[in-house]
Amino acid sequence: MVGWTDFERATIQSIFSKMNYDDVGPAALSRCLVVYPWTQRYFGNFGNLYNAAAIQGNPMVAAHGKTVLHGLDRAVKNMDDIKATYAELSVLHSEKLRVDPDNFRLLADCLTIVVAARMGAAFTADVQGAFQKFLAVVVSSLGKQYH
Ligand code: ZNH
Repeated sequence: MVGWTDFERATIQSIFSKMNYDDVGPAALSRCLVVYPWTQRYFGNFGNLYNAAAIQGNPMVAAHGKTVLHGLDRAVKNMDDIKATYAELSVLHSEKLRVDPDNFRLLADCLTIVVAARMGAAFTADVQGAFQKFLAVVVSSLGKQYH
């Protein structure tokens, strides 16, 4: 059971309420695929991932980036029970998609970098702390059904 301070709750709610999903989702996923090229193996049906420009211009990558962010929305709305919220999604990633759970953290880090760039000076150390704590709980919960 994770505890959240009022500041952490307010920060997470605020970041996601102001976030442009259509911008941030595609940017975070495409960054992950460029920086950690082995993550491309799960997207063999996404067509051309030949270089950074191809990945950033790939409409399937963009669409999936939005899907992943909307997946995070569910954790934002259920901050006190992220583990149960993600039980099914964890099973999907482990048993059907067979995504190595180490990759969750890589995508989370790319998302942090994109959010930091968009927020600029507003992304203070305290805000970063709250955001990364939230993502750490997400990553751990998504990895819970692996065995
Ligand atoms: Zn994932 C899918 C979320 C990470 C890979 N995903 C998915 C979905 C969601 C998600 C919501 C949809 C599902 C259904 O349909 O039901 N993810 C997510 C999240 C995260 C993730 C939240 C974190 C943060 N993933 C990830 C990673 C990877 C992945 C890291 C690799 C690398 N996913 C994936 C895939 C899929 C998914 C492959 C399927 C896709 C298609 O469509 O085919």
